[in-house]
Parts: sequence; structure tokens; C-alpha cells
Amino acid sequence: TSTARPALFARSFVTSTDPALTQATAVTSPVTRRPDGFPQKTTLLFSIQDSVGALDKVLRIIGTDLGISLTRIESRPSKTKDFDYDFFVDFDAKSKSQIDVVVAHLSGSPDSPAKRVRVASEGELGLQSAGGATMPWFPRKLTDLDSFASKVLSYGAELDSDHPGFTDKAYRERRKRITDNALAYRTGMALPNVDYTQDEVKTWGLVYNKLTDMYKTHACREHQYIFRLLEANCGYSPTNIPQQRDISRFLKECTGFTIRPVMGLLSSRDFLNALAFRVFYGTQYIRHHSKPFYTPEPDICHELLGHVPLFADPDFADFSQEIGLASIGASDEDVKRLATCYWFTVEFGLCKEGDALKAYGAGLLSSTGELEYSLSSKPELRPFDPFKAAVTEYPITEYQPVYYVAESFRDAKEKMREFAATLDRPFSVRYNPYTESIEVLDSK
Ligand code: HBI
Ligand code: NLE
Ligand code: FE
Repeated sequence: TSTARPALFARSFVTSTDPALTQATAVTSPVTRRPDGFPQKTTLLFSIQDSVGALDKVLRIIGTDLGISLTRIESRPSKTKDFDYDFFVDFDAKSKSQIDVVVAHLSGSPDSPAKRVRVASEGELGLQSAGGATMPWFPRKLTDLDSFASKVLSYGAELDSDHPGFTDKAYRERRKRITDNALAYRTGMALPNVDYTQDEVKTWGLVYNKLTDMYKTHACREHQYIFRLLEANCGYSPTNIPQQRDISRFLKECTGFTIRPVMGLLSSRDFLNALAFRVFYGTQYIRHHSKPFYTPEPDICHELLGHVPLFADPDFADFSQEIGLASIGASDEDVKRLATCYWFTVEFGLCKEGDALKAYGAGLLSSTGELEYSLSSKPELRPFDPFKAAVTEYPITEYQPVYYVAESFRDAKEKMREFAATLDRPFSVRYNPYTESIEVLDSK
């Protein structure tokens, strides 16, 4: 859909026209939507008192009586005292009135055992329905993230014409081979290793040496500390590009974060939703050798040198998940606000360290050019306040004119939590690490 694509990336990244990739996209979005947003992927939530044939009755109403074909059904023991089961069922709703009819049949008819019928839809408008408030679709368990694999806004293999690698055929083919791994990856599989070429390692080494020199004076304490652990445990060195498999294992032990491969940029909603699961999507290709010190896109230098060290820090991991949880089922406007907060913190944040200023944003810690500039007297600095940061405009293909300065990760987390509490969402969510799933709690 057009609204799922954040305007911030519209200028510099294009959607693929490669038929193989377009076909892959069709797997997750087989329907053409009308301007009113329908057909619309819709999730119904209801509870059933456990008894023989109860679910059968509900499914008969949906299938036989109303002729609706379900695309998913999932059950979970309910939190109520009377041993109910909660059910989640998905279908492609043809119209808002069709949703209303289903809800009315399930909650209103005498032979329906369904209780507490509610609606969640992947709607753009946050439609109200007879059963109560609706919410945008969101992943409920780890494997739901698999549906993002082909939903990238820009493909690693398809480069925009102003990208330095645009005219480099070998570079494009190489990226295509690497991103094919990401397209095929599913939860539970071994993370794909990439056999990097000598030239790729050379670019990496160039960036690595220059950055690690600067970290001593420019990077925050937490980044410097963990960087040494990565050198000791995950093969970080100027002559070796570390593999996601080793990094993910390390992060899991530190904070429960894991990394998984991605073809390119995801929508803000999908990318942030994954953070709620402590999952980080990382690209595996490297920037073009002609521009090693600044690129607007994420690449292996950005993910591994910029992001990974901080995801191993407990406070920072909490902070990131906080943004992720706030994005679950949030309105498009709120997702945009959260993505902007993410931009000014996780990507381009500065923080205080005594009297000194240091960088903790991954976009700074992966670009020698911008790292130098961000701590010079040129940019404007403002104290981090999510209410203000959330509505600040920013460029995406050049150095930032404004940076926000956090007191500490912990302080930033508290502020983010206060901000998230003001967002308009008729329910709250919690991540259950045992089941690796999102639990929806009652209306606030
Ligand atoms: N997708 N793969 C990927 N990596 C990112 O860092 C990323 C993204 N999509 C959106 C995004 N970052 C942010 O700029 C925010 O919109 C969340
Ligand atoms: N500008 C960063 C770099 O050159 O490493 C990448 C930023 C990705 C959001
Ligand atoms: Fe990033």
C-alpha cells in the first residue's frame, strides 16, 4: 500500500522492478487494494469456553453461513478464570460492512459460543467496528516476522540511479546474491554465512581502521566497552567481516537480542515491530568501495560497527524494545512519530558523558564523515525530548542539521516510556519472552 511506505525514504530508494522479486512480494500481498483500503487483512479475536464442538460452531458461522475463507487460525489459553481459549482468525475482508456482519453474527447469534469478539485490521484509517476498536495488524509471535522477508521498500539488488553502485554491474550482481539469502531466511533456520571477497574485506578494513581510531574520542563508553568484547568473541577485526550467526549468538547472551538478515529497508512499522521481539533486521552486503565514509543506506558496516555493540547493552536494549512495543498496533501517525524518535536516538543520538559529548547513534558510529561533523561546532544540538524529537523534520541522504542529546540511556528510556504512554492506543501490549510472543492486555 502507499501509506506503508514512509515518505522519508521515498526520495532515495526505489521499489524493485525485478520480476523475480516482484513475484516474491505477491506472496505476502496477493490482493490489489481499492482506494478505500479493501480487501483488508483482518484479524478477529474472540474467546470460547472450552467445550466439545465450540470452535466448530464458530467456524461454521464464518465459513458455511457467511462464506468467508480464513487465512489463519491460532489459539491460546485465555487469561480468564473460566478456562476460556482465545482465538485469532484472519481473513481478507471485502468491506467494512462485511467485518460488521461477521462480528454481529459471532457476538449476537444465539448458537454462537464466541465471547468478547474484537477486530484487528491492517487498516489505514483505524476503522471503528461494531465489536469495538480496531487496530492495525501486527506480528504476535516470532514466526510472524517471516512475512516481512519480501516486503522491503528498496531491494539490495535494485539500486537507485544516484547510488554509487548503480553503474557497477558486478556490485549489483553481488548484492543480489547476498539478498537472496535474506529472502529465503525463516525463523529457526541457521543464519546464512556470507563468504566475503577480498575487495569487500578491503572496504571493510578501510572503514574499520578509520572508525576504531575515532571511537576512542568520539564513541560513548558503552560502545567502546562492548566493541572490545566483539573483537574477542565475534571475529571483529580489520581483516575479517564478522558473520551474523556469531553476532546473534553473542547478543542473545548479552540482552536477548537477535539479528536476522534483510534484503533492504523495511517499512518503519515492520522494522519497529520487530524490535518489540528484540529482533534486529540487518543487511549483509557492503557499501560501494567508491564511497566508504558515508552512505545513506544501511550496510554491513552500519549494522555491525554502528548498531550491534549497543544492542549488547542492557539499558540500550530496553530502550530499543520500548520503541518497538509502542509501535505494535499503533496508528500510522504514531508509527511515524516513533520512527522519528528512533532516528534521533538509535540512529543519530548523542549523549552526555560528564562534561563531554559522545555519539551513540549507529548512523554516526558507522560514518567517519558524519561522526567527525556531529561532534564539531557545526550542527545544532538540543536536549533529547521525545515530544519534540517526534515532530522534527530531517534529511536522509546528508549529514543531520540537528542532533538530540540524551542524558543517559536510562533517562532516554524513561522519557520514551512517558511519551509512549501518551500515544492513542486502546490497548497495551507486553512481550512474553518465554513464548516469544506479544500479549495484548486490556484497554488502558
Ligand atoms: N529497515 N532494514 C532496515 N533497517 C533500518 O535501519 C531501518 C529500516 N526501516 C526503517 C528504519 N530503519 C528507520 O529509519 C525508521 O523508520 C524506523
Ligand atoms: N550514514 C551511515 C553510514 O554511512 O554508515 C548509514 C546510515 C543508515 C541509516
Ligand atoms: Fe540503522
